[in-house]
Amino acid sequence: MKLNHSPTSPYVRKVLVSALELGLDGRIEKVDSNPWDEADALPATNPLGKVPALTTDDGQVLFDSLVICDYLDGLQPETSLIPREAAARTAVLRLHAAADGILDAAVLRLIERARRPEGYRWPEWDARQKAKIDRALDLLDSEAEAPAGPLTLAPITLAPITLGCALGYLDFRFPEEDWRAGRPKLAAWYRDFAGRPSMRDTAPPEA
Ligand SMILES: N[C@@H](CCC(=O)N[C@@H](CS)C(=O)NCC(=O)O)C(=O)O
Repeated sequence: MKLNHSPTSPYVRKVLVSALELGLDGRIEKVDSNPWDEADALPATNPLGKVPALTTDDGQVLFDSLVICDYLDGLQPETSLIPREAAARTAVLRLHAAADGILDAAVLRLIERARRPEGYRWPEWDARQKAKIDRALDLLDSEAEAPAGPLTLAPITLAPITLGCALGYLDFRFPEEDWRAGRPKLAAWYRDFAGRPSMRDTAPPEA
């Protein structure tokens, strides 16, 4: 399998952490891609021009990290990053959506600050995205210690993987904003989660 890859993309990291947790990392060949480079061949693979995109061994191109993680999950019948049972599945997908929503808002903020020409920047838009992140973090903090909840790690699911990648991305791109303040349960949860080999092996490069 070939994965269009960028070392700073949190969505790519989510796929790589999933692959490591599933024991499939050895089957994935990384193809360096820069979605912001007009000359990059990425749009010929993924029409949306985004990473990650996975080309399967039978030539299917999968995009959007959730679809890719679901595909990888299906290759390992004895594990289940996305539970089959309806109630557990909804609980995992719900918290996955909260964590993915943090990522979406954080990436929009980064585009606003790093890519949009200064004269076109919109502070209210940035504040709106930050408010979404703060509210979702509060929700996740309130659920971080739920016994047997979807953030527990045995067995690991896509909800904690995505949350770990989202919190790592906030540390990477917004180190000056202390998301841990007032969220001790989430901070403790992440301290534990960030120590997993799958997270250590996929850390973004130093900024
Ligand atoms: N929903 C997508 C988001 C992927 C995404 O936005 N990737 C960013 C890199 S972090 C990208 O390729 N952006 C280029 C663009 O938006 O044109 C997923 O989960 O895979």
